[in-house]
Amino acid sequence: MVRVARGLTLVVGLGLSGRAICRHLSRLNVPYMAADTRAEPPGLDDFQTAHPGIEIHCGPLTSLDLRDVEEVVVSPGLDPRMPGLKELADQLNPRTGEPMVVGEIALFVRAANAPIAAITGSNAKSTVTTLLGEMAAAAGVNAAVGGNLGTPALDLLASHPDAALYILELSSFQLETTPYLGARCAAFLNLSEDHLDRHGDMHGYRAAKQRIFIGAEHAVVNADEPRTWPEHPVDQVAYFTQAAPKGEEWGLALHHEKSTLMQGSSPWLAINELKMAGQHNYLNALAALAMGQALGFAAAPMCSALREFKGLEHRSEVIAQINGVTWVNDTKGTNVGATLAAINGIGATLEGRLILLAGGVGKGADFSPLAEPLSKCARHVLLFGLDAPRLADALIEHVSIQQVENLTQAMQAAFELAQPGDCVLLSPACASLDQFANYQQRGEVFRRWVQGKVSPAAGEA
Ligand code: UMA
Ligand code: ADP
Repeated sequence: MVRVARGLTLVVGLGLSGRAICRHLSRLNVPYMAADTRAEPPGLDDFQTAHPGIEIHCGPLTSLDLRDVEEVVVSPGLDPRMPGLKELADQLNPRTGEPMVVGEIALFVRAANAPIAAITGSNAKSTVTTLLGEMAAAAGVNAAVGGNLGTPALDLLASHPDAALYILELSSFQLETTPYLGARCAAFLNLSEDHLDRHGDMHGYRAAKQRIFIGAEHAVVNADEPRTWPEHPVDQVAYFTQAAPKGEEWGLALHHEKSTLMQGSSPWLAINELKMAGQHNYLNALAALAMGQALGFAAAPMCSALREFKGLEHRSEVIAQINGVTWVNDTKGTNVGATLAAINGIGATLEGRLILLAGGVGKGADFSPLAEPLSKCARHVLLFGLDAPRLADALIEHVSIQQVENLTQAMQAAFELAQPGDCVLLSPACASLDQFANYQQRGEVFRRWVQGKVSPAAGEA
């Protein structure tokens, strides 16, 4: 048993967030030690070089004696109720009044000097977060953008100390360990199955996401999905819908015969002025507009940011046309809801000409909602990775399927099967971690392979 010395904060996890937590505590001169549940966490040497003199424990947390610990700050990828932390997670910290086990966002809230705009949802978080950041820039607001998106929230405090607004993408993992957020504006975009292996069931997953509204002034939620509506008291709520808006809702309606982003009866922008395509992206545009309005951004710069925004890479991104076949990278489709959105955005018009590449870590999800849309628009589905057998069980009676070992085999098989006019879509409905470092690497493998078919030299780069 290693006894953590009295007064030390314990940082758990040496990933991106854990390192940002350590940097933050170092800047504040808070004494801490670090732990990681893995025997050899990646990048341990670099960490030791960057933080000389900091004690590090590697291995199970059950071999730590935490009776004297000041506070535990746990990384988002770890369950705060894991063995070794569970008992502490139920206790209150006499100094802060918060639970003894918190996450990085709790520290962020304590230290931030500017309002927070926060975005959660099962899908579209990164798109809406980035778009809102572009709108802020166009409106002349000095905003810092990060969170689950990539730049850990705590690093923003150091890189943007003068920010007038922090725009944070927050995952259910981050919200679960945030006792109080107090956002100026909080959005809950949509809800579909994800991370059930961590949260147990949809109730636990949704409850974690609902925490985004604790102490919020404004909420932006999905009128078509009541499970996103705030269950904590919020001063003002704005709704967006994929239908024609009622009252002051944001929605889509015909205006001068053009499908238009509207607020109530007021037209904002015709969708043919957007560079992003797909019904789901119109909803994302509406959510960002609703947030921007709640935050006081002027209308004209918000619309000009929307006109310019092309969407993010790895999300329904057209990589190339080869022999009349379109190859689309939606590696960020890491759950069933995202893959459904990609299929509806791309596949709905294809009528039997979609070839879907899917598979990986299913996180306990039910894949059956994919069966009906695929039965309409897919020529074939190629399944790879850990949960390929579970996907096959859900799809086999509805669409032609084939199981292969890995993504490269799936791409090769798709290349041989595809006919002019087809679309090959990588939208795995699963996390990548069984075969890749992350979803980006999976997308890069796809991109490079496809580009290699266009020009063999590019594929070797
Ligand atoms: N791990 C251990 N033991 C440890 C620490 C980590 O086994 O002691 C494992 C975790 O179980 C996990 C992996 O290491 O499998 C990474 O976990 P982490 O908490 O160290 O992750 P970070 O590197 O800090 O990255 C996190 C987010 N990752 C997760 O929440 C899993 C990143 O979101 C985020 O960009 C980053 O912080 C910066 O804020 C990624 C993600 O997949 C994109 N998020 C999930 C999602 O979007 O669905 C929630
Ligand atoms: P997140 O950060 O929540 O994962 P992203 O903006 O990165 O969200 O998009 C991830 C995937 O979710 C995309 O690849 C796309 O297939 C899907 N998606 C995007 N917008 C929506 C939406 N409004 N509703 C459902 N799915 C969506």
